[in-house]
Amino acid sequence: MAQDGDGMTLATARLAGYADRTAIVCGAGQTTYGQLDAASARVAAALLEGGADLEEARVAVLARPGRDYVDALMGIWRAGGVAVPLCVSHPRPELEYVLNDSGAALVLADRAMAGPALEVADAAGARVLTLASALSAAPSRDPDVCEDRRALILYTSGTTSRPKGVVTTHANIAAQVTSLVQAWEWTEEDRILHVLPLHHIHGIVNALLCALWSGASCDMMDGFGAGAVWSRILEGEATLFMAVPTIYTRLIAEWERGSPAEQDAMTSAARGMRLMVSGSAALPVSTLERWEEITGQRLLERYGMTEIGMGLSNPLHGERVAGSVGSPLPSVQARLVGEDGDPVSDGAPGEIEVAGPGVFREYWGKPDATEAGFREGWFRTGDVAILEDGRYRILGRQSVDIIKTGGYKVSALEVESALLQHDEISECAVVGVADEEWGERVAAVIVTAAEGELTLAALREWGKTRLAVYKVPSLLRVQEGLPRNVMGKVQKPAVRALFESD
Ligand code: MLC
Ligand code: AMP
Repeated sequence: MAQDGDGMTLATARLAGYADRTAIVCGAGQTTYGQLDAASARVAAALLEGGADLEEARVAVLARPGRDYVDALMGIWRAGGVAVPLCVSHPRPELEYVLNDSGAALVLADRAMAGPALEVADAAGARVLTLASALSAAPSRDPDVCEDRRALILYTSGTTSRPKGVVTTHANIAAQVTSLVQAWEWTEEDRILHVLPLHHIHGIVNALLCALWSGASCDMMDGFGAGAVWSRILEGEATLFMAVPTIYTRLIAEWERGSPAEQDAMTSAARGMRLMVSGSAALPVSTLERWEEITGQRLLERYGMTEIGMGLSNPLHGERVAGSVGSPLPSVQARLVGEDGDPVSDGAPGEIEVAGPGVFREYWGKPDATEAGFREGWFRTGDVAILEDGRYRILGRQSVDIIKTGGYKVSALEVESALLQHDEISECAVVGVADEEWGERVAAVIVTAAEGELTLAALREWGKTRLAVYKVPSLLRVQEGLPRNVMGKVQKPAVRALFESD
């Protein structure tokens, strides 16, 4: 078995070494590493179609969580392609945008997603290959893929209106994974209960790829449901769980609904796990404390970003401080800088900048945005923190136009430009409003063009056909005008205050 950081390009190169161990558990049954190795070789051969190397051709994946998704991802990487995971619940315009922007000419789809894949591929001029058909190919010779090649594009919202494709190389991914495997002491004996979406780094790198790299088992649930997750925890086989704060809030609510005997059983099952992690959004101290009361588990909070992988983490051993995201993970360098780009003095707030081998290569097709994202080799996260006793505490974000809801990042500008396409909306302003369940909610103030009354329900129904459901405003105010300053610029803090006073 190869060692970490010895030039291995990917998790795929490690699959054969774990042979008979269970890699994936999902609705379709159990898959060993050996089976995953064989299946991904077939997928690679089907993608290569007799050619030698995909040479970084982008291949989109539209598959529900489970072994088909993993076969697709590993097959693309073996064939030398760049994987572009799509979200199974996104409406067509979102999927089309990603296909067009990434230039993916092929969509690998599982049986359940073949229909939607055909529709969207047709509109974007791409082809669809089903996993069933790919898995019937005879294996061929894999190309040699060096670790500096591009491997993955994940779409993430930012301060610009449309999402940008974050490109990571095989080496970036290996660095992100080995950092976490080391810090959180993953082993072959681990079994992670995986409930996160597979188009974002949290679900892909932290949960799935760390498991595969370590020879552990990944128990993939088809989406999150609080009752279903508790049932799996009660089975007592999972050692690890990773989630966003909204999921812990939901699990707490489900526990509260149980009878005393059910609560006792849930408590003792959760207590038996090795590690539970929270991230992707700020973990409220009240959630951390309540979770500890009912499960005995003190959540390990960490901080990360699609562009950098995971950056900061509370310790596996040692004190996990409430409200803190800890210190830099292995191989990560972090610093806090002021507006002038110089490191701040001790104890002062500053923007987090990160450097290291896990930091992404580029925004796909956007050299200017890539250049603007870095300062002297450091990636500028846009998050503001302070350093207290060697630990970072996140204070917020520099931009009011970035919203984090249920762990998803949403651009207020993207939502605004979508809303302006509605016939009845003449002006609008979108903000994030603090919320106990979602962290923040997407909230919109609109000025209507006509007399008609636009209700929240009607707006949501319309919005869900164009935008991912988590981007669609769930709070709405209809006004005669927007709060503006004397220059006519919309005042976002005043917009937010309108909701906070409701
Ligand atoms: C869904 N709904 C929302 C919403 N999302 N309402 C308000 N705000 C939101 N954000 C509504 C739906 O419209 C629907 O209502 C109802 O909630 C149920 O929808 P759902 O799709 O079934 O939601 P659910 O599955 O329950 O989603 C909750 C969740 C999900 C927490 C499981 O949001 C989730 O998986 N979040 C994880 C995101 C993630 O992995 N982020 C990592 C990014 S990477 P209606 O009325 O329409 O029926 C990153 C880097 C790092 O951040 O550090 O990790
Ligand atoms: P994304 O762009 O979806 O990868 O989201 C990354 C962003 O999530 C970061 O820039 C932070 O704003 C936020 N984030 C991630 N983890 C945490 C955390 N533990 N606390 C606060 N914010 C977090």
